[in-house]
Amino acid sequence: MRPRADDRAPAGLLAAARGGERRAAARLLTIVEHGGPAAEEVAEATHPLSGGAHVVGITGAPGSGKSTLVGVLATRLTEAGGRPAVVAVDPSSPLTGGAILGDRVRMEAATAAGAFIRSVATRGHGGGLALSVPGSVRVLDACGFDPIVVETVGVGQVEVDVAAAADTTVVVVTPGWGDAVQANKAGLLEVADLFVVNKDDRPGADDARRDLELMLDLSEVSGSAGDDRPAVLSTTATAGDGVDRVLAAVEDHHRRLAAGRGLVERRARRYDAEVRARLGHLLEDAVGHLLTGEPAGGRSSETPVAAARRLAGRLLAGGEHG
Ligand SMILES: Nc1nc2c(ncn2[C@@H]2O[C@H](COP(=O)(O)OP(=O)(O)OP(=O)(O)O)[C@@H](O)[C@H]2O)c(=O)[nH]1
Ligand SMILES: [Mg+2]
Repeated sequence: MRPRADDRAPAGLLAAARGGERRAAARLLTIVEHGGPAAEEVAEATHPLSGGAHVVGITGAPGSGKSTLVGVLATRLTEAGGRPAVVAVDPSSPLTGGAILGDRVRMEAATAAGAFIRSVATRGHGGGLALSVPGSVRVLDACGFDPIVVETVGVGQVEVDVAAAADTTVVVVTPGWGDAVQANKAGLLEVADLFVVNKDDRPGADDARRDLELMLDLSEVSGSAGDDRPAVLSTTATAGDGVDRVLAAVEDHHRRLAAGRGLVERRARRYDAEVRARLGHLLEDAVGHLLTGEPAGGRSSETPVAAARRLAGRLLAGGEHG
């Protein structure tokens, strides 16, 4: 009898997942999401096998149609013979409560077509999204999925950063007064390689496109290169309209990156960002340990800055953790 997936070690799971066993891939993702020593073991096993897949970030306001768009994209990619995987980060916001279930329903067609879809919750992650999403992408990459689409709601800095860590970042906006302005405020203008104005069937789509172009004009004045100016495309994701053009633009961006230094540079940045997030997490832990040894309220003769310096000295001397 074959052992249950849960009993297999990461190396065995990875071999099975690379052979096409989806349950094994799902189990590896669960391990990564929980963090800890088992997740490190998965990272060790998947790191040398990753780096081949095109990573596409899709971000935008809650409810802009990201999941609908990603579902259609994944279906088309699968039908064209590809092996796409999706990591959909659930915003867990009161606005979109139940998004995991909703995403599942919306992406049912893509799953039926053969795409691999994973919904992850923002809350309850061992170490947060900045730590778990890169690990999940690495697992899917090592399992042979390509491209890997990461959907995050572009409201917080972490979510924007996670999407922007992709090779290609797509920002979704919708018609409606000020949507482009909001995207600008959220820092989405700087990270976009491609804009999609979704809900093209709604009034105001032309205005949204114009607002975006205007803001891109302004940012060009302030120095961004003309060649890299992101295209602005339109879709009605619910009908699948315009999605093929988005797909073509995403693939074109990947080709241009790969032809120059772009891909190498973005991956170096992604690597650095993950190291930084990991380092921050380790330091936070170490600080926590250090402070548990300190008397509450401290010595009144020592200023807070002096106490911090003294503790930092101990931390950097490595005395706390062998
Ligand atoms: N009219 C119209 N509605 C759309 C379109 N695309 C998506 N929707 C609807 O917009 C709502 C939100 O779609 P989702 O795909 O869940 O949006 P999302 O951006 O993934 O939402 P969150 O992940 O919760 O932030 C759903 O009711 C969709 O059916 C479109 O092109 N036109
Ligand atoms: Mg969604």
